[in-house]
Amino acid sequence: TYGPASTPTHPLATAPVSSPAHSVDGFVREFLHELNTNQGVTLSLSSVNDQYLALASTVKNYLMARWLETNRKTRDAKVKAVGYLSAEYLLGRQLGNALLATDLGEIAHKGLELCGLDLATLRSQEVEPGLGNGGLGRLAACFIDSLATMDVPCIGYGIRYEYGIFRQTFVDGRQVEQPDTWLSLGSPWEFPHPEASVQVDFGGHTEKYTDDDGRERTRWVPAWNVLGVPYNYMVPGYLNGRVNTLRLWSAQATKAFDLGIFNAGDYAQAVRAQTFAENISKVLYPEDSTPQGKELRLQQQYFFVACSLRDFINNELEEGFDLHNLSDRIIFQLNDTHPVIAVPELMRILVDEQGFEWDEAWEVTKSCFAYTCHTLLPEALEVWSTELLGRLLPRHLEIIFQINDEFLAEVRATYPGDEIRARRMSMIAEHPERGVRMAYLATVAGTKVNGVAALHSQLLRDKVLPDFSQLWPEKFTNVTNGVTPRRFVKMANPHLSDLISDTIGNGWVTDLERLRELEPYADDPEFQDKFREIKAWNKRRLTSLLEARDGIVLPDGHLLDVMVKRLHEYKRQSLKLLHIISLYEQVVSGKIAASDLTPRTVVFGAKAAPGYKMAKDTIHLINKVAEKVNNDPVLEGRLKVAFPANYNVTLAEKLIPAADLSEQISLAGMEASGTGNMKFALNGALTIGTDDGANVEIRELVGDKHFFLFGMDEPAVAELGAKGYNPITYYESQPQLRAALDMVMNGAFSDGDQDMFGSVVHNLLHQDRFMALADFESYVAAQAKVEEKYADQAAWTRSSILNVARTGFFSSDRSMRDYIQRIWHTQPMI
Ligand code: CR1
Repeated sequence: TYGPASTPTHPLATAPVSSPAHSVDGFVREFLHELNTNQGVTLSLSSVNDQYLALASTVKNYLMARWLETNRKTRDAKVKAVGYLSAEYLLGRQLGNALLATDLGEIAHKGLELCGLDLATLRSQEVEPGLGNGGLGRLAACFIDSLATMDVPCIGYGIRYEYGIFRQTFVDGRQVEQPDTWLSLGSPWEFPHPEASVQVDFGGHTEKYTDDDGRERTRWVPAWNVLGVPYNYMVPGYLNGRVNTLRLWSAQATKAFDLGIFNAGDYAQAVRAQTFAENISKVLYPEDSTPQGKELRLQQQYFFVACSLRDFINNELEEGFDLHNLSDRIIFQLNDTHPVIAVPELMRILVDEQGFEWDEAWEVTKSCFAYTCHTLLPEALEVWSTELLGRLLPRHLEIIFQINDEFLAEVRATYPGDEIRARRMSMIAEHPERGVRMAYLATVAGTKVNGVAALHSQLLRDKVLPDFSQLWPEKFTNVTNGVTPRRFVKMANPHLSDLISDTIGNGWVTDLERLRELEPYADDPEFQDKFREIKAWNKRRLTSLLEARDGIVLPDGHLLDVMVKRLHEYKRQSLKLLHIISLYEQVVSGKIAASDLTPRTVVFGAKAAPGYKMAKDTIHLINKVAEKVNNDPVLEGRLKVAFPANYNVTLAEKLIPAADLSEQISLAGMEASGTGNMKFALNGALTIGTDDGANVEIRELVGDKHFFLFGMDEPAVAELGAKGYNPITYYESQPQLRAALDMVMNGAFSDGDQDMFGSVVHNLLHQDRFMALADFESYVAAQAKVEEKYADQAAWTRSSILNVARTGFFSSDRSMRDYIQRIWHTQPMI
């Protein structure tokens, strides 16, 4: 249904759009034109929002010709593309990235100045699309940036949540969630295509019938449906002219409302169907690393993959394409288990709609998917109850049962007599209720299964999916995560970027390993001075931002110690907090003088899932500790705690370049990878961290001397767990730890109220699932080493430069190369 019915005859109809001139004059003309014609205002009467929207349109116009050309080229070439299926994309603001990708930054700055406007002000008008929770969603955003930059055809598929991750506020130190109204002032980066909507069915039952060829077939008779409306977003490559597409789906009712009921006067009832349908893409589930087994969540998952498969098959492939060859044209990457329902959906399309034999459909399906696992926490692996799945997607449940039957037959043939193994490997769990283990389904269906850092992939093979890795060792691989150097170095740290480019040229932006060429400068005092000045500038920039944004005043000259990530027990914000409390307690009790403290400001940024009580209590405690510590004169201002609310990508871009110390302190074996750790190192922060996730690889690359390692490693954790872990023994044997915990228990941070943080302390003393107390002593010792090193600024700066020089491996461009070589076997377009 695309394009005109007959061949157009007007010459302009087939001529490609061309980009506006890349000049200040051209820019001003274009900008004012957009302001007048799109916003319907003159410059003198325009609001900042008008100006921002007009600027966004102007930049979009520059990208438009490239986008259209990319689409044409890709269609004509009929090459294999990547279909990245992800329930989350944590994009961050779009304008800055688009300016960078088009090299329009300087021109826009000058052009706006001629109009009496300030680019930075317009940029800060943008509300970031927070369509993700944390690392998993941000990773997806980095990956699509890299693919565009590397000229690899990719369509990102996901959900256009009307409300993204909640806006966090603090009331009396407690987290209060506000809806994220990111669309309310207009959304200039999206292109809705209601005419290309897709119908998605739900519910009902299945029935058998005999087709015209006398074959026994099954059909699904659904009970209700919704429409998926695609919204396209540009994904510009860096200065290479490629613009890929991110296609997010929005749910709409198939029938707007019932006019009969409306006319009869029951207005609420008349629009019920519409409200019900639109709920599907209404809001992002604010869970990170732990799934929500809710019906609406399953609806979201099926909704977006059904739309995406349908869209790819109907609109991206040429008419008459033989679906037996589907894997010549697409590899669908499953970003965790959220999109795994796509596997039975493709089977259903091929068998029920296209008339494939089961076996040929399974061959095609198996070659079209690959699965990335992002976790190790057992409770984070999704299991959908068969009751719910059967009610919502009855045909898909039947298909899953059949896939499982055939898989188990293969297991029994390989391991005759080993019924226990067959039961262990079944996709259907029997306890606590009957449910489908989505990770097993993904593993069986995927051509490849990968973890996200070397340690994680090893643990995935050995501990999470050992039976599967034994059966199919070649299926398992690792791709260590990466981050885009465009957003997180070039854009976020402009002065460092200039220094690097002045020193080694600007090739590093798309070839990050070239940062190695900085190594010889680590000892150069002049380079060190410049490097330190840039860090100081980044700190001043952060200081002004936090003052304006949160009323937080950061002191001068402090070591800036930063822990930003979702609030989760396994990440151990409480360990960081115990360190702070311990420093404070030692001064209060006179064990050390305030003047002995290294002046230090600890910055936290963390959202807690709204239903996660322990996480919310920890946020409350951090805020209460901050209040006390920041106002107690006994510390002489040498220890500060800042907790700006609503940590997001926009704040990260200012925080990370300012940090001296990066806190990566999860219990070993729990953090699959981490990607914040990479961003900090690339911006010259030193890491204090456990031997976990990608920390392992960061330390290997930067060297032990430039990384503060502490704590048990994963085998030690496993051993302690097996022996029986008893946190109270650490409390009893370590006076410093005891004093810190007593301080909380005695109400020092709750105006004498001994109950307020009882649950947090009780949990640490009697359960401490993530062994914070066991690692406390080692952590404190490592922090002492941090202070010692920080006292020698030349040594610190040297290590800091070496962190930048040696972490080029963590570019998401490298991750994409690994996926291409080990998993996708796609080709960049030339
Ligand atoms: C992991 O917790 C990892 C990201 C991206 C997270 C984190 O360690 O860096 O994925 N997992 O791979 C997650 O969000 C749903 O699981």
